[in-house]
Amino acid sequence: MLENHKPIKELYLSSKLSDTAKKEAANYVSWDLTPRQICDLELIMNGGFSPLNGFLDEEDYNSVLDNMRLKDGSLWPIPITLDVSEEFSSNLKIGENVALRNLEGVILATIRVDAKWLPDKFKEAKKVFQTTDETHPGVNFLLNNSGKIYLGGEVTGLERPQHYDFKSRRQTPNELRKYFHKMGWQKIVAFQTRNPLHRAHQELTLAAARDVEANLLIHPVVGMTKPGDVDHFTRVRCYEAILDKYPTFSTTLSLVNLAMRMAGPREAVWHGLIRKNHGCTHFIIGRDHAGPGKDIDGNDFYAPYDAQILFKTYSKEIGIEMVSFKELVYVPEYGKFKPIDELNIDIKTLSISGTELRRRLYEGIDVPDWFSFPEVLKELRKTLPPLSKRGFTIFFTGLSGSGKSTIANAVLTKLMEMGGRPVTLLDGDIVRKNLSSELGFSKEHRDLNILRIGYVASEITKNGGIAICAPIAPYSKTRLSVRNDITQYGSFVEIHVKTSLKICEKRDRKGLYKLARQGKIKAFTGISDPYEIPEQPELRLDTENASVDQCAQKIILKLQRMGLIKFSV
Ligand code: PPS
Repeated sequence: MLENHKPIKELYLSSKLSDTAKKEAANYVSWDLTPRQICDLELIMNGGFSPLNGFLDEEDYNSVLDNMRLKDGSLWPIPITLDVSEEFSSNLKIGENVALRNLEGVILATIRVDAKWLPDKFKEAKKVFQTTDETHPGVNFLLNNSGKIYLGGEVTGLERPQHYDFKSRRQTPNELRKYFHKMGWQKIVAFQTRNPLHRAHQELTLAAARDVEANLLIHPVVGMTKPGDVDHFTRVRCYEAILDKYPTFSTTLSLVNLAMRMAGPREAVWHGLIRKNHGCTHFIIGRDHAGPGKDIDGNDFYAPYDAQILFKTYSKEIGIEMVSFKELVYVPEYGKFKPIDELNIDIKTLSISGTELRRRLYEGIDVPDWFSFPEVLKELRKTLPPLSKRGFTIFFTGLSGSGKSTIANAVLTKLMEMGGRPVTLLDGDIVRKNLSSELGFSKEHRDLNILRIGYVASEITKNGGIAICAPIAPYSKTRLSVRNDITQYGSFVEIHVKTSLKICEKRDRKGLYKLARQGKIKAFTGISDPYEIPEQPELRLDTENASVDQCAQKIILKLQRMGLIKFSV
């Protein structure tokens, strides 16, 4: 049997042993795995991360950072660590067993804790990502999302993680190896992707397979990719839609539940090792492999071919050959894609960036035929309809009595008059009555109130509706956090109703300012509690010199300008 067809070591116990182990594990302390840890654990257990037999201990961790090797000398470029909170780790003893549970509470594995330590995350960022710039998604995750303490130790697999989507497309390394053996595929070139496939990708993958006389494994990542990427459900539908444009007898599509780090060159070496474990003999590396986008100054984090250079150095040791490609561009004169370095500088070429594609989808503009397949665009348009058909949130903020609710109601009515999308008003008073009735006005309670409003608005936005929020929302940081949650799904339009305290107090419709001045209401915004003025709202309304109708009309025109609504002619 060929080496790449032989089974690879998995870390699962046999079903007989695992029943007893599961009963025992129910008495261990439990750690609820994060989505990223679930991805890592699956690949540790099924051999995708071979030779790892668990989460790295401190010695392996330092060795991976410094030398890209485990302490036994094996090549391993990315630290796979079990990050936990200080609180959780404080009572743990070395040698203790911990049950690792998924989001539903199922025990997937146990770990015997051999090491726990406080990592130097800045050092890790510098070594792995070559930067500490938090615009790098990997750095951002490391510094802001991961637990403070790392645990290391061997893992025992008790249960295979369940996936309910695209079941027939999910293969473990051993299932792929078996398939390759059955099909008589000796050489397999793998294509790693986190994007929908367009014509250039098809050209590239077909050319790679042809050049090395290999079969092709399209191996997209469906675990965690770069924030803002097209979701994997849509992507897999896109891949399936064009699978018939590949030769059936030499191409297969399989999904890998990997959590990417976007670490460019180091990540390329890691991807190579993972594909080797999945039985592949060749691996495609194009321009800017696993690149994280631009840094804080607008420059690329890694040079476009750094990943190819590093991979080449280690290719023999990884045990997989690189099939490298330069950037492909479309040459109308030839009617096909060509590597950019093979062209005369005066020849006309065409290309469409990811940003430009999104713009065309958002504006509902045509995407040229040379760029993509109608089947792929149809799927993308379903998920990314034009902005005028997507959900969005209008978020009013301002002092009590500034006019937020009155204007919000006027806008609500106008949007309902136009029709097309469901509109929901989350007014400060209404929310306080229904959603946050137990909360007071401390900073903590105000933040919780706003985050709840943000959560509901993000759900409405995600599902294609319009959410109009009108709380005081006095704190910038909380408003930013709501903005970040919502912009994953649709636009966020912040409107500062900038009525001065003097006018609000003069109006004093509810009589609350008077009570606040008398000290009968504590922590009243503007009087005895802060209001942080928004620095860059999408719109600032001067209600002192404009009527409610005028303010509402301004907002409607702004929404039209942003492409969020369309006036019918
Ligand atoms: S916050 O800070 O965003 O959570 O406040 P919000 O939920 O929007 O407040 C809703 C209404 O509560 C009334 N109210 C107070 N406001 C500010 N500070 C204190 N201490 C307070 N106590 C009661 C106030 O009338 C708010 O209504 P609006 O619609 O803003 O006038």
